[in-house]
Amino acid sequence: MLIRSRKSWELSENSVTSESRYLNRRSILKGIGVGGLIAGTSGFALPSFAKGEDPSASLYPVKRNTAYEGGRAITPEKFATTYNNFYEFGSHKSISKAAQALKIRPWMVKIDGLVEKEMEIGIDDLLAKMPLEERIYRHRCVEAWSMVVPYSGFALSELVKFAAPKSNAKYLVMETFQDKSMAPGQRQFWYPWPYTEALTLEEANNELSFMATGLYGKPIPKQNGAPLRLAVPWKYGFKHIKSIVRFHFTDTRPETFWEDLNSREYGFWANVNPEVRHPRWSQANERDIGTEERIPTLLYNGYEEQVAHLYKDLGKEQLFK
Ligand SMILES: Nc1nc2c(c(=O)[nH]1)N[C@H]1C(S)=C(S)[C@@H](COP(=O)(O)O)O[C@H]1N2
Ligand SMILES: [Mo]
Repeated sequence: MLIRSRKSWELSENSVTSESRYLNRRSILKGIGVGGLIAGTSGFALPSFAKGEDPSASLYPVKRNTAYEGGRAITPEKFATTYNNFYEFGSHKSISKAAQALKIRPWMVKIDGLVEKEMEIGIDDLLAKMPLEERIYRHRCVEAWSMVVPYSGFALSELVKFAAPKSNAKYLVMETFQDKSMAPGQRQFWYPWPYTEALTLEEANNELSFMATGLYGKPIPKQNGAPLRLAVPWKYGFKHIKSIVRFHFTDTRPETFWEDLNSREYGFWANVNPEVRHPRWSQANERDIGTEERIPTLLYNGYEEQVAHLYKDLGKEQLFK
């Protein structure tokens, strides 16, 4: 049985790692074969806005909040904007051109579930209501690469306040757009589209949880998750959901995109921990994509002081995968 042939695709600790490798196996199991993974990733429409035409461009740059510094050199913009994960546009790193097919206006954001009043709001109206600032965050992908990026945007707690959740709301679920005419990756039916992620409300209200709407002092590029993307720097990158269209408040813990695909490898909490291996590789260090240096990975990606208290009472939970 194919399921027994795991050794043939398992990676050694030092190999280049990719979340997509699991899917190679998954598609083989489903009888699709590796060819199916690349089909549909070519061909993209012209950008819906030419350079400089993003309607939010005049909002940036915004004032830097110096409470959040990267602690090492900022990654050059050309790396952070051309080495991406955005499976909607292909399960490899070079999706920045293909992602230009993403149409970012009009962009309606739905707020629903356990809130005082369900609503839909356009991204520019939302931006006008939120206090924008810039923060430098370290970003650590579960694949053991990392970067240091200046995000502009607003604290997620501001959006939570605006949404006015009911007292029984415990989780905030976020959802990416779904439109396979723009996103060829979404034709790959074995993924559980749309991409979803979630935080507890307590995590969402933590000072570090940030909605990124800008990058390097400009509107956030499509490939990085325009026009609205989550940044939770103590968690692995797959939690940082891009191009959000819905915020859903609920009392039930959801199963999110990566957990649904492979709960053995990707969990709900996904907090960074150098001592807890990914089943297929070590998480002890990481490759900085700007310098190509290997550096030690820190517990909670170095944000222990801000977030460790969130997990004090979660004894049996698997916090680190
Ligand atoms: N909708 C969506 N969001 C996503 C992803 C994705 O494939 N689709 N990939 C995640 C992963 S694994 C990482 S590491 C980051 C990468 O963000 P960047 O390309 O801006 O560095 O986006 C995250 N958000
Ligand atoms: Mo990632």
